[in-house]
Amino acid sequence: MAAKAARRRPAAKPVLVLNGPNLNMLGKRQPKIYGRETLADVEKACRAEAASPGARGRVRPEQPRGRAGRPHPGGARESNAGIVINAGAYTHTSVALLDALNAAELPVVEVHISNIYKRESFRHHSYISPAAVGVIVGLGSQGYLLALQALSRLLAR
Ligand code: CA2
Repeated sequence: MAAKAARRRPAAKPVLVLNGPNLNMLGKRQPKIYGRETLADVEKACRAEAASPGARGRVRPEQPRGRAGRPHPGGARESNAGIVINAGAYTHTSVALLDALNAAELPVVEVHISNIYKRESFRHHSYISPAAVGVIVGLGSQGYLLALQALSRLLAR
């Protein structure tokens, strides 16, 4: 009997998890605002979430380290299924980031660890929200996991 050709489904594209400037300070400063978890803890929790049954299987955490330290999601389409982004302070300043997210043509969920609406008024406006399918604010690092769950469901449709 001829052996059945092993047909493997191609691995699902990962979800890109992008963090803006200074989020590498998580867990090291201002714990009352940002909690005690480090960025490494958050990335680990995202990997575990992605590996849970029914989830995407993979995440690609990135914190840009270039001189400007800007997240650069513009060319993300080919190798990623969606984007979870905490753009940090660029949220409130960067039309360039909005343009790059729009150019990526991927579903985006915007996350903020703190409740930006309870803070200074300059944090109340997000330039990037128009590119997002949804925004999660104020739920601490759990927001990243909720964002991954939401994207997983959206992509499974
Ligand atoms: O609440 C959030 O997640 C923010 O995106 C964090 C940004 C802030 O500019 C936004 O308004 C809201 C700040 C990122 C810097 O993160 C730090 C973490 C710990 C200690 C110091 C900075």
